[in-house]
Amino acid sequence: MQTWAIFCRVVDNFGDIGVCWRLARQLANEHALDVTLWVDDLASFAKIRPEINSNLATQTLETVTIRHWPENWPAAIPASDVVIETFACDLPPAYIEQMRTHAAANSTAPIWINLDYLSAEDWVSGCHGLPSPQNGLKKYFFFPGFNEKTGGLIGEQSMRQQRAAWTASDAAALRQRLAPKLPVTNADTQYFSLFAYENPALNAWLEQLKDSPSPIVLFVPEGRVLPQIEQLLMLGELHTGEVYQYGAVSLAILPMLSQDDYDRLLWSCDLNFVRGEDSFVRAQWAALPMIWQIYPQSEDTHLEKLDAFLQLYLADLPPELATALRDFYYAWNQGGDIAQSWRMLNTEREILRQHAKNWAKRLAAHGDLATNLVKFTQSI
Ligand code: TRH
Repeated sequence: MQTWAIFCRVVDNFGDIGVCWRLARQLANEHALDVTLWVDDLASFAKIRPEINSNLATQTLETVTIRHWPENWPAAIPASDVVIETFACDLPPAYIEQMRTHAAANSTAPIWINLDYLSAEDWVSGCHGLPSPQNGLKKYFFFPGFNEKTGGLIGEQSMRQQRAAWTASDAAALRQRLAPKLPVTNADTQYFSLFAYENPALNAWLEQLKDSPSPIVLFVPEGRVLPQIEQLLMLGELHTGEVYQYGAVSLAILPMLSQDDYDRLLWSCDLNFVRGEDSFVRAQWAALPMIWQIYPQSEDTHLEKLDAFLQLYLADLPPELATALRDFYYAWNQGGDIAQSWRMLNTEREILRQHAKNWAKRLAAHGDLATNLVKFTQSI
């Protein structure tokens, strides 16, 4: 069986390990590969996958070998056939030496790939798949993306089958399981999920929701946005498992969910607010309307990425609605008035729903990242 090693350094939050775990799991389970995932921060991993024991140097989950990536690298770890360095995390120099040893002893060198961050910018298609010489080895740059000239998006077959089979009653049962204290809701109730960083438009948006003529349930997994909501509600500390009323809005505060349950929550809401990279991708596979808070970068470079994505994402919407969605996205990321754009989005829910479905279908046409990656390694 071909051996693959994936190296993951957790920079902050959960996106790095979120992406790496999904990739490792899919490669092992859907492509029958022998996968080892090296992670430097098992405690963050345990937050999205509670079965992980952060004290173990080695453990196995869903046939993936998970190993703690220690500060002092044990020199004698032999190199795998395929080595994935994620997000330019810099492999241990001793491991690179092992890759050279492997290359010298075999007719082929290990395939070394840097998996990059997701971006919709044009230059990505031109750089995807390019090699860079590394003193006797070659490192290939593999980019996720939104068209056939890129690696596509991570999206397991199993998840897509489950998503397709997910019904309205599954959604209702999940919502009840996650928030048993929710008041009885009616057919007009809208369900939103909120996963965000500290956010410049959140207060103004909640003010809008508060006066909604129909009930709204807002699921908020605990995290960085909670202190801001606490300040606005002025009810003191908000507790997971509790539901708080703010005008028409029932705020259900959830613990951090497992990745699989978080996926199901996304499938069970009318609108999902997501952030970073991985939740952003999952919201697209959920095939439901979404608002993205992009990971902020210095010198506002993230706004170019946001714009590149919106150019693709909004292209098939009626112009007025595209403008409203663009305005809302920019206000959500930078601040600014959201009242007018929100009114329009709220009126045109059905078009947005259909648009999200079409978008997911279009993404699926480019295959998925793990499958494209396997094909790429076979083509080198
Ligand atoms: O957590 P993020 O902000 O992560 C990142 C990192 O900051 C990273 O350094 C940066 O480069 C990247 O964003 C762009 O957002 P993201 O990417 O959405 O990752 C969150 C992960 O957490 C994702 O795998 C989904 C998971 N998750 C759960 O498993 N349960 C939950 O309840 C929630 C809300 C999320």
